[in-house]
Amino acid sequence: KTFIICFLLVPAFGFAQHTPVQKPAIIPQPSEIEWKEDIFTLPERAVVCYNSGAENAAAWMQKLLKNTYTESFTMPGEDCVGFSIHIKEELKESLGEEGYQLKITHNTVFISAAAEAGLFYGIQTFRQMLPSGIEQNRLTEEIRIPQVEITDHPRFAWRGSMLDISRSFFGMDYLKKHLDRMALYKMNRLHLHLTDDQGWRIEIKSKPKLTEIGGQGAVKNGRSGFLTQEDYKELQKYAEARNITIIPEIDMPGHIYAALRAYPELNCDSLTNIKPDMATPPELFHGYEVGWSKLCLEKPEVYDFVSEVMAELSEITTGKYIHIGGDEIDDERYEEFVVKADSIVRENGKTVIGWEEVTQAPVHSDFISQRWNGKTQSVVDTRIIESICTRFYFDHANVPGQENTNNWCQERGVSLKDAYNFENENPNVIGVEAPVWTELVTSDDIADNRLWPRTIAAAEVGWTVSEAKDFNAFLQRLGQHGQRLDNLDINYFRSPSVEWN
Ligand code: TNX
Repeated sequence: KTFIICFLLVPAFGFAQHTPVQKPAIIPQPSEIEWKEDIFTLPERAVVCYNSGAENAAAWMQKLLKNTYTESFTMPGEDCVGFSIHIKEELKESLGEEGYQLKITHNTVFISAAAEAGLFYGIQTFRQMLPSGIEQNRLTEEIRIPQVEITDHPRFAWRGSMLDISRSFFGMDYLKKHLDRMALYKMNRLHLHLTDDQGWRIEIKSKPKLTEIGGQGAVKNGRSGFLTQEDYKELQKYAEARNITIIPEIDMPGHIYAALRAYPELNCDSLTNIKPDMATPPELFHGYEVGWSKLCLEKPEVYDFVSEVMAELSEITTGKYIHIGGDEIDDERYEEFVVKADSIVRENGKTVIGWEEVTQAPVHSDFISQRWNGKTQSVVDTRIIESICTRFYFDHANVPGQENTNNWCQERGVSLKDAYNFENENPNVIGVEAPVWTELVTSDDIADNRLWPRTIAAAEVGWTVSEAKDFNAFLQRLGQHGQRLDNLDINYFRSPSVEWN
């Protein structure tokens, strides 16, 4: 005990000094932030104290400090000198579950929030105040941060990234890295486009050929493979620890050739004439065309298939959402299918999401639609995730003429500014999500280039209230993140509009 008391009394090296230090660049821009003149010096030894419910957050803080010279130990208890990480339920009303307060005094970093998600985000903000070197090495040189008071909470509940792992497969390593990177920018939804014509990427035990056969396909030059249910569960755990929900998408009734190839009875006719240029016997599909395959909606067994797949997927999915696709399909039974699929998924206890076309059908009022081209004549009002392609389709060029990019939505591509300046005052909008389709994204490096830094713009659009948004100020802060992105090994596009540090 005496040892612990002495330990607590060892003063931080140095007292508050007045030499100026650079104000760290925080992204997304917090709701309220007040920098002080005085500075805080990271101590050589410190306690991380926390209360009930804040255990994981305290562990995250300690993990962060491990990459500095600070020796820390965690200890349950009320506010303490050092690092004080506390759940304060009374903050719920003003900050929600994801908001937080961060206050740095001369000797203590206080982080409080109504829930663990908010504490996690307070820690991410603090992480951005530490030198970018902490992303890579243990830092030994003295770390000084201006004292500050922040009150912060997100504008939108839905701050998402979508990766198409069907056209080209991205496995566990990349997906985990992506989750880590998303978390730094306070994003909370990773939508996985798991199935399409080219490949089926999630193991369904009652339908083993989906992955045995369908998992082997990919777009030409793309990688094949699939996630086992064990992988998927592990990924969800990894995501949950970072306040991210995985949204699985099974795209139906179109975009489904990989499943038809595995179970040809789901198709109306023989697979031999499904596509004029397809070889006989039918092979897997490696091309780019969309809108040519579909489940045979006259066959009742198609609904057995949908029920089995959705039951298994719901069973292994811890989040409350399942995405049923529903895009780019012309079939006289389309609306009937959407209504049925919607109710099948709801019966499994999940909230259903679909691409905007689904709102041509009278879906349940709890449905969430994902807007991508804005052309659908809706018959229902739903909550909306904004992915309008002119702003958020990051498979499009970063700058006009960039090679190997899609351009059907906007010839010149989707700039950082297009994404950043997105606004939609429709009260049904619950947030934003930026998709990367992967017909032309066949390696980790290309994926990094398409995702970053535009995903950071999307993160700020999702988090920051419109009054606090300012594109030029954003570019400046982003430039200061260059070294951090490098240290995270992100092969980001060096946007020419940014002065990278
Ligand atoms: C449209 S947008 C698609 C995808 C393609 C993408 C290519 C949407 C819901 N579907 O199937 O990959 O275009 O950019």
